[in-house]
Amino acid sequence: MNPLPDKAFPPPPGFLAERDLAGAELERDPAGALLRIYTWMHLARITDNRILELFRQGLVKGTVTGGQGNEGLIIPLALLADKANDVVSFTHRGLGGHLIWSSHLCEHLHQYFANAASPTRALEGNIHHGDPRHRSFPMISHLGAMCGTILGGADAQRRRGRPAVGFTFFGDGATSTGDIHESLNLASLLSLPIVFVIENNGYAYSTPVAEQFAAGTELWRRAAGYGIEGMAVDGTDVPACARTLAGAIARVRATSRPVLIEAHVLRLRGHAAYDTCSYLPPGAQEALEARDPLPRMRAQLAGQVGAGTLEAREAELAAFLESCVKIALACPRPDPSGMEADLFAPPPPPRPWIPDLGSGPEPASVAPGAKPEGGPAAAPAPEMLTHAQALNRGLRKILAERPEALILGQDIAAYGGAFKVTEGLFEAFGRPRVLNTPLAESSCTGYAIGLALGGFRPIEEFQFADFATEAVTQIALNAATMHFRSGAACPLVLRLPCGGGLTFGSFHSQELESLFLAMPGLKALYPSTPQDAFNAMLAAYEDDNPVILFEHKGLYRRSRHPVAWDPAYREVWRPRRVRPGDFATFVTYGEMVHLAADVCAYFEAEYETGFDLFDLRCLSPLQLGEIEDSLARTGRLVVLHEGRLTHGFGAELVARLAASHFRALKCAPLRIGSLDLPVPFAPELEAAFRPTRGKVIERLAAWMG
Ligand SMILES: Cc1ncc(C[n+]2csc(CCOP(=O)(O)OP(=O)(O)O)c2C)c(N)n1
Ligand SMILES: [Mg+2]
Repeated sequence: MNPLPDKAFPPPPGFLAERDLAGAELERDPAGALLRIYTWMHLARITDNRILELFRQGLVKGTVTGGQGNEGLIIPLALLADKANDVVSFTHRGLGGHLIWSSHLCEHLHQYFANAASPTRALEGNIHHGDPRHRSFPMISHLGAMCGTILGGADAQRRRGRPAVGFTFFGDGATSTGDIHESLNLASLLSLPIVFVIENNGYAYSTPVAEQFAAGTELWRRAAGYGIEGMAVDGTDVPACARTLAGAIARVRATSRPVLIEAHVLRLRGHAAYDTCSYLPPGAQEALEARDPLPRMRAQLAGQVGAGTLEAREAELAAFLESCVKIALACPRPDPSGMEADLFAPPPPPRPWIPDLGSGPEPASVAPGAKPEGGPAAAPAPEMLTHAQALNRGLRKILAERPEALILGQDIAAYGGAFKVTEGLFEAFGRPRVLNTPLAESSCTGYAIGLALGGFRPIEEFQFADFATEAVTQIALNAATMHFRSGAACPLVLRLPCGGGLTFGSFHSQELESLFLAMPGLKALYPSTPQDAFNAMLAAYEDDNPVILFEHKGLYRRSRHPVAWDPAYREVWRPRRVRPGDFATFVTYGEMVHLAADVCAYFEAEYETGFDLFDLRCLSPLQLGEIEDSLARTGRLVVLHEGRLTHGFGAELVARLAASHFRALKCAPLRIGSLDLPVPFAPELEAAFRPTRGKVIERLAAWMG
């Protein structure tokens, strides 16, 4: 995380080397423990106050949400955590936690100043940083969304036999989000060692808790509904809070059962720096300040360790903070060049695949990172497989050869998945590598993200692509932006059974590439043949980024084709020329490849007109070189896809190709897609909605004039 040499930073006061607290110390040496807690609380408070001041001077930008009043919770918790094993994601009230967890104060200030040395390379603002290498996952703004990621991160540690605990925080306001419910249920179901912490400060921005909940405000009581332990703590009674936290953390570590802790904390400086707090009733601010635990702790400690000790520490901390601010202020502004290279994690080294289709049903029992057993075998003859079988063989091969692989999704275990793509895998590899999930796409995707950050490589099946909309935040904002925001790789395969033509109706037939690929950071493959399906599964798996694998349901069982081990499987990231021709360049993908091939054969036979037909295969990142060469030669462009026309993927293809080859174009490009409607149900209506052979021939004939 540290982009500058340590020697450039002022050495912290010696007492800040104490970043840990054992629960027993609270009993054995209460004054010593309290002094350590107070010291960090004081540093967090003066740092938050200084950042607020710098914001008011215009030197810090963005949303400054202070943790003043939250320290009585966050400091003891961060001190009690096992920083070498545990997993955490602090919220916008958790600066004190960041200070303890890892890194130098200067680095945290660099983050606020968004300067050239910022740990997020100034690509993310204020407290949205983390330290993924030390299992501190950077928050996204969407409150509640980080819970699933913590579940996955903690599980990754446990799967390696490490006695880790995951800490996830959310405010009273965030408890209303679906992610909180999904994550509590998932953690209880999977028996994950998670400390769920509600930072209840009485308000969600300006809305008091009384306006947020009808069923009482003892939020911890929800724990009973998930079959887990729940409790409330008073974050202003710091010694008592620390003792309760220590006990709860020890129980979670020992039992791997989650707990839900509602911490009553304060929000002393309003929601954010710009908040005028005009909604507070008269006297409320004064009442809050009267409950501030810091002065009380100070008075108590002064009696135990002497006021002089406290004054000396406070003076040292103030001087340390000022010297760090000075360094951070002097750091140069960030350089925008090269920013685009941060979007995707670089290509990983090739995986040592055994050169066969991978029939091996033997479960791998080695730890992640270990090399697969067995050496190269003689290349067997191709097998005749359907699209679904080819995908199944890809999954089976991955699970057999890559111990860090696991698959999850609804009904994918004993049932084999709604489309039977995972058939037999549960029997061969068992739980937890083949994991049935509840109907909780958002938290389960968050969980997969956490596993990916923890060194595993999850493959998640969505029952139908349509239900991936439940996880748009996780896919398009959390996973897709992870590398850009934090530099951490997020290797994840998201399998989306998509497409229509099967009378499945509006919510089981959609093409969602435009929706997802409008957001940066996602790769996407859309194979149209069993061989490409097998190749795409391996290529997607070994990539270090989230990759969407679009699987057209209409192709799953359409026909069998020869599938063999293909050493050039990575070619699937580039378009494939399906048939050559001189009249026009024809670009399509997915099921439409077969329709287009049929249409091209018709024009060849009837009119002796040849189309240079390309199967795009990879929708992101686009590789258009061969298609551009073709267009330069033919001067005519046709783009066909099953998705809707308006804002459809073809718009991007036509815009790019027409812009780069405008002078070569002999006529306006032709774009063919579905109608701009929800997918209608009845077969006659769906046929009228989608491109069909007859309609495509008609459109082409009219275009050719
Ligand atoms: C899902 C979501 N909706 C809306 C927002 C905008 N927002 C940011 S902070 C906030 C209030 C959050 O209240 P709470 O969860 O109690 O946390 P607190 O700020 O009080 O610590 C809101 C509405 C958001 N960040 N995430
Ligand atoms: Mg709140």
